[in-house]
Amino acid sequence: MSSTRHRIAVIAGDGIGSEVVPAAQRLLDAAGKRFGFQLEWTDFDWSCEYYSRTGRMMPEDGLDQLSEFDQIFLGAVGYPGVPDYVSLWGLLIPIRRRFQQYINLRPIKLLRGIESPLRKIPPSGIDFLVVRENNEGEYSEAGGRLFRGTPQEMAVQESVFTRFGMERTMRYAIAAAEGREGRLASATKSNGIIHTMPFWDEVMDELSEDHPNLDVSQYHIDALAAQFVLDPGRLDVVVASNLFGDILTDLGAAIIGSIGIAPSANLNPEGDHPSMFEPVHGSAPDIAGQGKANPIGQVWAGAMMLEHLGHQEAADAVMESVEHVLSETSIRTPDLGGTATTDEVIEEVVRTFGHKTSESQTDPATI
Ligand code: GGG
Repeated sequence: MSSTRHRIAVIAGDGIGSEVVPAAQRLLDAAGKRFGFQLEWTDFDWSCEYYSRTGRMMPEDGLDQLSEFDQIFLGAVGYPGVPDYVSLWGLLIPIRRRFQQYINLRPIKLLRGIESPLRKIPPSGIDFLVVRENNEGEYSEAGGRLFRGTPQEMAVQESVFTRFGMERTMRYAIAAAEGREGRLASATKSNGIIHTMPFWDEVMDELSEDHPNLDVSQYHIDALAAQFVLDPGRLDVVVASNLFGDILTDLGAAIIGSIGIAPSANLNPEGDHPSMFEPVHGSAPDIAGQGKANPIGQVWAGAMMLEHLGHQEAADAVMESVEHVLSETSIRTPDLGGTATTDEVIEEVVRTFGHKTSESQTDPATI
């Protein structure tokens, strides 16, 4: 019987990216075997190291090369010696924009077996979704530097908020909230940022009018940050601009135990282009090469990729194995207070995955 094949471009990138990506691939391959699909991986060595050799983060036709793939699986980007605006604007941001990956989806969920640093955890746990606008906003090339090296030196940075860009993001967030508990929190700062943020709020208000059953609240970003810490149980779906969403989700990652766990999906919801799946964390040069990076953020990003490819059952099984290992064993990397290596964690998750999924299979021929 032939199984579905998916062509996946792999950019492991820098630092711990090249440690956590192969670890996650092992588990995703096992999921493919078990659930009857095949992930055809193609590696690209685009990274800061590539930049040091070639003066570019990716070749001139890099985006054309990626357009041939179904999805992109990315590790981490950035390394000391290459300015971080070069690595981001030379690789990650062009991919997000060319492929209209205008949604950056970041689940904030406390996994079974992980202790949150928060003292008060709501009885229902922590489980909400951040929808980050991913193509415009504060991440903008508009602006410039003047009078460099003189006492009058100055910089101007323009944000770009379009009705089109905001509407498509907010509509996605509204649909996500309607599929969950019906609560949507919109991150604003209209008291201090007097052009773009009132515009953001107006568009949110307009769209909300068509969804009277949805409970929509606007929070100033500072108050929302406090809410993440003080009462995360009230949150269901959060919609935020590019920068606000980025900052909030590092805080979100912290309250679910470690930035090493948090995943993110850069989605082109229409499926006209590849989407890209990556952990929220960066390349972590301080621990790179030591074999102790947490692979769970990359694995969870992989589970989101499986879900996007239509393999919901496989995605659920992957995350069930992760949660089983976290809740039933003490095997965890140092960021979670353990002593295990990246390989030891993934070894145990793969072993559990084989065990648990074969337990739940009824037809031995498919095992
Ligand atoms: N996991 C990808 C990565 O290395 N991200 C680092 C980063 O700085 N990302 C910025 C962003 O998501 O806007």
